[in-house]
Amino acid sequence: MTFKRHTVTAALPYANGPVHIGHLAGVYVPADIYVRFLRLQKKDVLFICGSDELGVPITLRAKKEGVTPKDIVDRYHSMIKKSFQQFGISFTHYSRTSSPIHWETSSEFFKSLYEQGVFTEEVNQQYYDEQSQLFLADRYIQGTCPHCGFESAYGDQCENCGSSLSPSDLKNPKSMLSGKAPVLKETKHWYLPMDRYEDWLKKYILEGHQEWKTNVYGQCKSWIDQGLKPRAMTRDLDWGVPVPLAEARGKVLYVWFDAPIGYISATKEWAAANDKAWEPYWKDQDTRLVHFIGKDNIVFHCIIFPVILKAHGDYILPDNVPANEFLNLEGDKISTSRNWAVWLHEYLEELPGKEDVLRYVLCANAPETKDNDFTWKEFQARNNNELVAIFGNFINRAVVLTHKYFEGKVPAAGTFYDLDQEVISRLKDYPGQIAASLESFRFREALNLMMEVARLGNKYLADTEPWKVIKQDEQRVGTILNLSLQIAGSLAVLAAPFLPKTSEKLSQMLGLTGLTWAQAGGQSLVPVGQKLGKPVLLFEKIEDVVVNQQVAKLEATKKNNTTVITPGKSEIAFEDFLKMDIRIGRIIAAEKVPKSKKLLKLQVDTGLDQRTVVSGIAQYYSPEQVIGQSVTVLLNLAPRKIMGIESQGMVLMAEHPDGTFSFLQPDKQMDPGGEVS
Ligand code: B3M
Ligand code: ZN
Repeated sequence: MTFKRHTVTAALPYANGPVHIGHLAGVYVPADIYVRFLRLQKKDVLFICGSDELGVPITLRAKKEGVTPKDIVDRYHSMIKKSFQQFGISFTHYSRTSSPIHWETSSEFFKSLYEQGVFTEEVNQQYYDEQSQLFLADRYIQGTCPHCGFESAYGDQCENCGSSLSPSDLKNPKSMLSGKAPVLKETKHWYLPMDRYEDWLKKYILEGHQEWKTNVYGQCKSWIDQGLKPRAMTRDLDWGVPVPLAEARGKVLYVWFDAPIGYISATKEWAAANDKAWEPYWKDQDTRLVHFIGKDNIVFHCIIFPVILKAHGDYILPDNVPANEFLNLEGDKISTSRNWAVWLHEYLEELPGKEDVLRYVLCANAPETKDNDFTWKEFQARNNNELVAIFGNFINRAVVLTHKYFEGKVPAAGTFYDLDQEVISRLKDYPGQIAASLESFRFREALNLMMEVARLGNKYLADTEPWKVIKQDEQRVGTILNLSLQIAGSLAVLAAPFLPKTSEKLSQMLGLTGLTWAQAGGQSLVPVGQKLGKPVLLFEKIEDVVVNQQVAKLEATKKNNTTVITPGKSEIAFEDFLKMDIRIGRIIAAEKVPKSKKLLKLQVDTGLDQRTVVSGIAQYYSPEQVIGQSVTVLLNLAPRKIMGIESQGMVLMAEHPDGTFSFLQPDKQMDPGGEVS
């Protein structure tokens, strides 16, 4: 089927932090390559993106920084938008989900589904923070992981063992808002009955889209085969689009309900600003809708969003969702919280003018079919051995020699020999091959083919040696350079989707404007007699010191991470640690606390005084066992009354995996009073 127009979307990045190379490699570079390729074919393309500014990820970040969600999204929206622009990601429109048009659009969407009776309603018990008077999103609840015992597991996931959890799985759940144990409270939500769409999804995806990438198709199949459950499309949260129902006060749309609708809102915003119609891009059957995303977003774009669109009834469905796997960095998972990333805004500052180099390396090594690794060594090698040594070198030789022998004017071609004919015919085949790869979202393959064109040019010059031939046969050199410049012209077109800035520079050198894909591979792309611009170097060698600096920066991050991160509890300042007066003491008397199974009343000699400490160790030690023992005591803990006895401090204990306790004792004989630091 041929399509009249294309709506291409790239996942809306959460505006809760800057963007990094993983985002670029997984989503934005491939999407931009694809869109630029379509535009070079003069297709009607709309390329849509924007910042995802609602939902829990934003409120969490705001809480962490002690500012409002609005502060967070304003800061990161501009930062993200600028990074994309600088890397040449050529969105037709970059919007944000805090815009009024988005609130209106997603609200209307919900209403339409509600009025059509699509949603089911369910009342469930959910954790509620009585002090903050708020229902708690899964991420706002922390507790002990039932699988590994990690004490700071989240309500949706344990970051220690990776298990996915639901809040009711946690032992000792605590609200991250107040630190108190939450209570269960009833709340009503509106659910999308995914189960009712199972048969339809089987037809739409499993039968209808067998051409989808295997990683995408496979994930969809496994979701569908496992059986789909209704999913709540509303949340109890105070940051989001209000649910447009009188009975739903204080509730907002689930961020994964509104975010994909953000693509539609952004289209409306673009259309309004440019006096265009938005509807054909979303409602005409001859529009092709393609979503570029990372693998963690597959279920939302391939299953949930299509169900929403289908349920609404007026919209086209995604025709392809070429999701990528993940990019790792120097062997480790990219992580925002551990600062294990190459941030785009930092790259732009530290390696200015090298935007295309990063685009190149990220595409050459894109995680298309499996997770891949980015290393600075590979970055350097690909720049030096491929971009400089092959692409840049070929262009430079062709242009410099034309200046040297023909005053910078494109010479005419004379007789073609077999060698030339072969080059001409190979050159002619490449655009079709590259197009076929791009059309099936095999961007690495397409990039390799493009580089083969540069290799072809390099080899042609090496085989024909115009610098030697010039002494005997100027006309022959004219032919060689003409053909070389035609290859260079084709490269200006074929490299444009991947290396837009380089293609621009190359086009300027060759005096070309308004290039189209159809011109590539031809023999009169660069007209005879045309004056070339001054030769400029397209790429420069990257020295060891540059990449070593980047590696050192990452190593410093790693060092910080290992020394600073305290698994299970958030970090504290050294000053906070110093506030504690911890000393070695000796237990001089001990007795059971009446009516308590757990408590012993201890008299402790602290070296400074003798004081009473109540300790929950009666199940592990008898009074006789503890008298005379050296122990570690926190002295300046505010006194607390326990079973009517004032406890003046705390005896520190270590817990064994089986739940029993041991004293912390000095390994040499020691008098009471020794300070612990
Ligand atoms: N913001 C999730 C993410 O950044 C989400 C994508 C929305 S696309 C509609 O991974
Ligand atoms: Zn765990």
